[in-house]
Amino acid sequence: MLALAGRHECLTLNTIADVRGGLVALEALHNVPFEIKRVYYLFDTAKGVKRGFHAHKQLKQLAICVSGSCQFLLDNGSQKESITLEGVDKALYMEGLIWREMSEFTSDCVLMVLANAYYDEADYIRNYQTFLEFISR
Ligand code: T46
Repeated sequence: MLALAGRHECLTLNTIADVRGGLVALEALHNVPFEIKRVYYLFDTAKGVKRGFHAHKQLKQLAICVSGSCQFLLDNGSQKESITLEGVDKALYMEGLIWREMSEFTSDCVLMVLANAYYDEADYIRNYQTFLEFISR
């Protein structure tokens, strides 16, 4: 199967707030642009740690820092963009062939990720040269 072209987008989620506090709702095919099959979260990330260093062939994901913040370096093979993900109403949508590296996790960072597929190691490209080869196909 052909890999999905890489794309990312920063989204602002609607917040419902009243005197009691705030609420953000995530709904498949409404503000989450896919059917949700999996949710995972990264937490207690040690100081100075970098994660990621891979791309996906098909996966669609939406990442939100529900606490704290972290940095994403996104690379589509020709352009790199560094994004600070911070705020419970800020989401980063990623699909397909985007190389990602995450860093600068704050000690309180909880990075929640929604995905459109179950975990499948075969969807990962964990070598940068292989990623570039996929891009040029
Ligand atoms: C991504 C970024 C943002 C599972 O068993 N199930 C899962 O759903 C996931 C996500 C991971 N794992 C296992 C696979 C590894 O043995 O957990 C271990 C750590 O995974 P990984 O090194 O891929 O974690 P990150 O933080 O580098 O990347 C993760 C996601 O894997 C990836 O899809 O886009 O977060």
